[in-house]
Order: sequence, then C-alpha cells, then structure tokens
Amino acid sequence: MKSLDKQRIKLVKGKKEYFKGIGKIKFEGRKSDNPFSFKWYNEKQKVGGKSMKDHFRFAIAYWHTFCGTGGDPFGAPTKKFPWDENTNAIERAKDKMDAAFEFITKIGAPYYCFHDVDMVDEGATLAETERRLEIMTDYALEKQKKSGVKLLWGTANLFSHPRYMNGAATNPDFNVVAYAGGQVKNALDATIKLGGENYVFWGGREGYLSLLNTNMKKEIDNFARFLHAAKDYARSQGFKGTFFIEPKPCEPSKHQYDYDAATVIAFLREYDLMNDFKLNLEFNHATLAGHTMAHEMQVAANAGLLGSVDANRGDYQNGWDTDQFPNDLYELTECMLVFLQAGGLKGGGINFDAKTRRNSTDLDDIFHAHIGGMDVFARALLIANDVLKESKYVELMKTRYTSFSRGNGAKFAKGKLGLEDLSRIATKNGEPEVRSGKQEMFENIINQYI
Ligand code: XLS
Ligand code: NI
Ligand code: NI
Repeated sequence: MKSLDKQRIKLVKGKKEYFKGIGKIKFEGRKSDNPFSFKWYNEKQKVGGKSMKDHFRFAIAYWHTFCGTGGDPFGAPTKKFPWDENTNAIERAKDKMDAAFEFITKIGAPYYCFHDVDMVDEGATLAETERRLEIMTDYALEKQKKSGVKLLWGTANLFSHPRYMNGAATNPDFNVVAYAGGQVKNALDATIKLGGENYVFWGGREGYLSLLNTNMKKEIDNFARFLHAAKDYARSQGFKGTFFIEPKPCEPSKHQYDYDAATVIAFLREYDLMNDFKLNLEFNHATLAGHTMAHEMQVAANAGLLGSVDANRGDYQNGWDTDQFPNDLYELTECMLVFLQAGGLKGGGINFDAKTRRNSTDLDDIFHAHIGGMDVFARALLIANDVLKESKYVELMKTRYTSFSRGNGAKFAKGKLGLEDLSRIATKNGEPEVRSGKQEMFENIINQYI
C-alpha cells in the first residue's frame, strides 16, 4: 500500500500539485472522523466473492469535475480552477489533464470518462480539432500508463455547439449529420487509442423542440443509420468494446428519442443494434422519465442490456437534471438489489456524472462529493448483499409466483395453455383467493438491514 502511494505521488512531483495537502484517500471505517477518508468504500473488501473495486469500477467524469465551473442560466461561473489559467488551448488542456489524473489517482478511482471537447477545446475546423485530440491523447496515454487509470468510455459532445441546435445525427440538414459523423470518428479514434472499454451515445439534441416541423420517422431512421455507421467503423478499427446508449426523456430537447430504457430497447431491436449496443442508465434521467432508477435497471437487466451507470441524483422538488452527487441510501439499496441479482454491469462501471453545487467553490469539495458518492454505493451494496443472503427476501419473492411452478400454472408458463383452456380452468376453480402483496413487509426487510 505504502509503495503504491509513493509511486502515485511521484506522478505529480516536479509538476504543479493542484490538490495541495490532500493525499491518497484511504479506507478508515465509519469510526474515523477524517473527512478525507472512506467510511464504507474499501476497494479490497469482498462482497459476494468480488472486491468492491471490481463490483463498481468507479469512473470520474471529466466534464463536471474538471470543466464545470458552476455557471447556470441565471449567473456567471463561480469556480476558478487553477488548471484553467493558461491562454494557450493545448497548454491549458495539459494542465487540466495533470489536475484530472492527480485527482483520479488520489481518490482511487480505476477509471475516467470524457467527451472529446472536455479534453481540449474544439478547434476552428474539424481537422484542427482532430490535431488537438491527437496531441492530448498522446499525453493521456502517458498519464494512463503511469497511473494505471483506465478509460471506461469516451464520447463526442454533439449537443453544445450551435451547429447541433436542430440535432446531430437526427438533424434535418445532411451537412450537420456529416459533421457529427466526422466528430464521432475522431472521438472513436481517441477512445480506441486510449484503450477505452466502451463508447457512449447520449443524444441530448436527438429529438425535437416541436413536432410541427419534425419528420420523426425520417430522423429516427437516420439516427439508426448513423449508429450503424459508427459501429461498423469502430469494429473495422478493432474496437471490441460495447456501445452504450444513454436514455433521457428531455432536456435540452423537449422530447428526446432515447426517452427511457424501454424505448431504447425497442429502438435497438427494431434497427438490429442489439448485438453491439447496451444501456448506460442515469439516476436523474430515470427521475425525469417518471421512473425510479431501480425500474430502469430492471428493464435493462430483463433484456440483458444493463451495461453501465451514470451515478447522480435529481431533486424531487424540481424537474430538471440537477446532477447532484448520490446520497440516498434507500434508493441505492433498491438499485443494488437489482444490480446484484442481474450479476452486475455488462462491460461498464459506475461513472459519477455529477457536479458539486454552484456554491461549493473549494477544490476539496470535489473530494467530499466523490468520497460521499463512493461510500454510499459501498454501503448500499453491503446492505443489498445482506438482504439477499441473510433475509427471507428471495424466498418471499419466489413464493409470490409458486403457482407457476405446478399444475396448470406450470403448463401456462411453458406456453401450453390457450385462452379457452384458461376459461375452462377459471370456470372450474371459481373466484380466486385474495392474496396480499405484502409490500410493507418487503419494505421492512430493507429497513431492517440498513
Ligand atoms: C447529460 C448526460 C451526459 C452524458 C454524456 O444529461 O448525462 O452527461 O452522460 O454525454
Ligand atoms: Ni450521463
Ligand atoms: Ni444527465
């Protein structure tokens, strides 16, 4: 442990240290009063035969953590980052990357995630952007090698630039679709070069503001063509990872085509993308779609598509993507029940797509936010594991469905009964017994183990 620390600290030696006075965050247990320590997340601790590190594969989001300066629609940025000062775009990007790898190493996350434009500002032309990305991915490759930090997924930001105001892959103008293609090609090249394990599509502008001027069928068909083209290109370049689609119902568009897990799964089936694509689900997006995150995870797991998770939380009193750090133990425990029963994530990890509040302006707030997020996931995992292993939860759930394991129920489950059979059985059996769902008892089990 000690030598690893030394090795990691070496990384920032000779360079500017951005998070001064903060060392590697260690597990100290719940009795510790050190705010710069984990109370629950012990990366080596085994839960159900697997270490916490391997269960979660935590990732740090480049955009919120190193680019998000606290601006909102009502006010200017509040955070002045010391890595944001150089006036040269490449130098500034390198400073930011130094800070990023210093943070990721100190917090002890094995992965990070980025959009192309998080790593370095877009250039005036596509070719200039590509050149900048080449320089920065060379730099990132070195940083990854030295630190052991890996890329969970890369993506292209196809929503911030004004050219995408009417959509990217779903834009009514082919020239914009082509530009988006160029940008995705560069982002895929960068992801592959950095050994990225997955690639994400979040379609913030892939939807519409008004249906009156929108040919929905044409746009969705184009979207599918675009995804096929991206997938074919990446595969031709040797990319073996998984593509993820990240559902969200709205914001910034009024209606987003990737509305929720069920909608995306139907889309993937319809357009023959099931073999290459899975889902990257986000808590706050589930809330916006009127679902719980546990619901979204279960829908994806049912289809074998529970790929990855963007961890954050919304605010129940307002209806936008507040991207706060997760802290709701009850909500997370329900999610971890689905997570464990599904056998974990298929290829992905837990990425903190979350930002500190506008008025959290100290650099160490970034540590507190991530420590809290990692701890609450760890605690929820432990609780869910206890519920599954020690309580009657699994048995009670099974008992609710035992009528399908015997007699006519079993025949029905095998697809052997038609509607006339059902009618005959119902006539013979008469009015079914009233059977309680025992919801409160199920809820109490969670409470007992928390
Ligand atoms: C926005 C999304 C975004 C994606 C990546 O709401 O969550 O951050 O995760 O483009
Ligand atoms: Ni996200
Ligand atoms: Ni989001």
